[in-house]
Amino acid sequence: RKPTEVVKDAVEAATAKVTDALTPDVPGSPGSAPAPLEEPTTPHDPLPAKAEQGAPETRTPTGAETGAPAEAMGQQGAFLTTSQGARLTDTDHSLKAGPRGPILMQDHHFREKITHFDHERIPERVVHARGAGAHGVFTGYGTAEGVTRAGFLAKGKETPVFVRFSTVLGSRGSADTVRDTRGFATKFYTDEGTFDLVANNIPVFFIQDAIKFPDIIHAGKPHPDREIPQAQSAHDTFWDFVSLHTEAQHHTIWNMSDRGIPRSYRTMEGFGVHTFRLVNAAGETSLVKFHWKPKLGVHSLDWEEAQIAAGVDPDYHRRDLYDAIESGAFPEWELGIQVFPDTPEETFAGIDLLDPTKIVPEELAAVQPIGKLVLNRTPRNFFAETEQVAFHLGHLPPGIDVTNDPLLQGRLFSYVDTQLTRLGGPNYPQIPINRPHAPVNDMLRDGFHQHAVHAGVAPYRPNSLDGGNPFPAGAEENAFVDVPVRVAEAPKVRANPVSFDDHYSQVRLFWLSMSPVEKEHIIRAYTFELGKCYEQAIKERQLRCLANVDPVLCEQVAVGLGLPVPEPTVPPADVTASPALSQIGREWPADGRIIGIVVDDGDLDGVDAVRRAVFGAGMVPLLIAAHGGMVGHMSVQRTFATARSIEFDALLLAAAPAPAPDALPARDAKAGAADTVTVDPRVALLVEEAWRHAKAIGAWGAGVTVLGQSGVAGTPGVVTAESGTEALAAVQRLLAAHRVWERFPATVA
Ligand code: HDE
Repeated sequence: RKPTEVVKDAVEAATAKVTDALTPDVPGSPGSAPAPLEEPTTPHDPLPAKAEQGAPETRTPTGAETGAPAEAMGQQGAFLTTSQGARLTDTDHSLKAGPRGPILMQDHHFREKITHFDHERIPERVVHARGAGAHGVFTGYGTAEGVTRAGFLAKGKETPVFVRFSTVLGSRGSADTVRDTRGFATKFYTDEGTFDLVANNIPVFFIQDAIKFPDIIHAGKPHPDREIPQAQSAHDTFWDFVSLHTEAQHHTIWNMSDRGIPRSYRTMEGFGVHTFRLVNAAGETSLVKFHWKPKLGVHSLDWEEAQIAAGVDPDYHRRDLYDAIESGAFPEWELGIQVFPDTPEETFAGIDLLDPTKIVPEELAAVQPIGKLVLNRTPRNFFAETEQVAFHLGHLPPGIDVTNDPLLQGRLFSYVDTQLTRLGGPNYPQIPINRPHAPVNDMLRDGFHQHAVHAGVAPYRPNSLDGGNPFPAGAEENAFVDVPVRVAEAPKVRANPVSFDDHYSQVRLFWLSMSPVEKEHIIRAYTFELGKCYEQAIKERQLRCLANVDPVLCEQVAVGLGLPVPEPTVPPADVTASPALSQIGREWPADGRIIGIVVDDGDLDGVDAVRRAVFGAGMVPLLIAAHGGMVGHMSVQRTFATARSIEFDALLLAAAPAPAPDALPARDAKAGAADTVTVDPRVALLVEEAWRHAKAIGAWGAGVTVLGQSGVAGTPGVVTAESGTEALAAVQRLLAAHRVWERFPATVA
């Protein structure tokens, strides 16, 4: 057709549209809609229901069909383009007045590229800045149906989740293995609205009232003058605060225990800390505490391992999580609840359930499993997902409600507020990782970075113009209904319940629940951390706190610090230990554990058999050799230059590699030791460290001589065998207990 005909048709079509629009509807005339005079109270025709406002449009308002999910935007087609989609010929040279001339101001591609780069960083989280995330699926067991109507807990119901693990104090680039609390935040994308369980790996908190959060964090973060130390609590301001603010002592002893240095995110428990309120279908309520129980058991690093890892592999936990998922060793947890009757006192066995510095021992209220979490997919893009994910305690589906725990109440304010600065405005729920999977129909509009192209003209209620949409749901449409909890008629006060004043009984309970080895570790941790303080008055004050916990603990730390042992100011409480708090004494599956195997060109068949058996047992074999590349038909994963013992849960030796000429440390060469050293010193160091960190060591064939050279032959947890597979079997049995605990000298009963 001629261009003139096309234009003529378009003009006619447009004129018809305008004419239609200007023709008034005569109310009551046949075929016309009734006048929208009254507020509709239910969705009804003929006014059309407003277009669904679920996910932001992937089709643009101007009609472009991107055909791609929103998260793929910016990566369509094969050619490099500007942000506006114009194809580019060159992105490596700025536009200049001749090859040696100045850059021209008109270089719009240069300016777009550099300007975007200049703004690539966003503020890191004020706490929990360092983290790692993973996708997964949660499956309900149906066992919680009696206490909550939350649909995602129904039997067999699968819900997608995203989990972000974190440290608290360090900056985004800090090391993973520092002594600190770990975050364990889970976003359940349920059909009934997103549920965020923003938990930690320690079941109590430093403070009882949210208003103290800036204080504890200012004390724990680096000193404001020199900005050191990074990601550490071993400094004066931290111990100054926790020794003065003694409600922090319970959380602090957990930090000083092995819980402060987890082996892996996969081997951490998680705790909701606060007491929550569940509501069932009949409207009955219960009080509960949430627990995550790792399938692999709760394991920790040795303090020296943690320190070495912070230097040689600062990404230790992040790498471990990603490698495990990529290799198919999917991390698993069970979600469990401790259930308490919802009484007006909100106590259980004399423990105030609103006090977030108290636990309820599992021996008093068993943790009942209600579902299973499997992490099975790593993020595609760290920034888009792990960095931009935004958790909030107020993300609650019907069936789960909050309590008056003053820490929880304050958190309900803080999490939304912090995202405004961190994610640049109020529309962060539209960022792909934060989008609910339940249909969204809110009346929130506009704001920075608005991605939704909302339909309708009446984002207010009541309205008649959008057909009355959206309509409030009732309980029968599964709405979130606030539990009408009675609020005490009481004067406004800035005060705590008296029960919150007990700051020591559960610290003692924790201490008494530890095995001798764990107690030893706690003593060493306090001694190390306080030993890093400069102010003697702070060390003395913390010793006075420890005197209120236990005389042995206090005395041992005082000896290490070279300070006198103070008298208690509060008599040590009469409490019963909770064996469930100890990490030692049980056996766990060895899935996903990493076995280092030192090899050379000898017994390749034996090594291959071991490698297959390790895979068969769901563990990961890493071959360590003098050089990279291959040994026989097997590839080498680590060399003596890149391997360090912290990476392996157990070590197998198939070879006794002679020292490479350049491998001897200068001091040995000088001392003329070269003649007597028959094993590569880097292999000797591997064995020495594995032994010191109480790891199982096995050897066969030529590998047995390394044990003799290292002086560890015949000691507990060091096994020799006729074949590699026999050595592996023996090591695997030892791995069930995680470490060879007998190797640690326990000086405390
Ligand atoms: Fe948080 N916390 N918190 N917290 N918290 C944040 O929110 C806050 C507390 C926890 O991976 C911030 O989005 C206050 C207890 C985790 O993105 C911030 C108080 C527990 C994460 C915030 C607490 C937690 C955060 C910083 C005292 C365990 C990381 C960035 C009332 C039950 C979530 C952000 C992630 C993050 C405030 C106490 C766990 C500032 C005011 C208790 C796992 O909003």
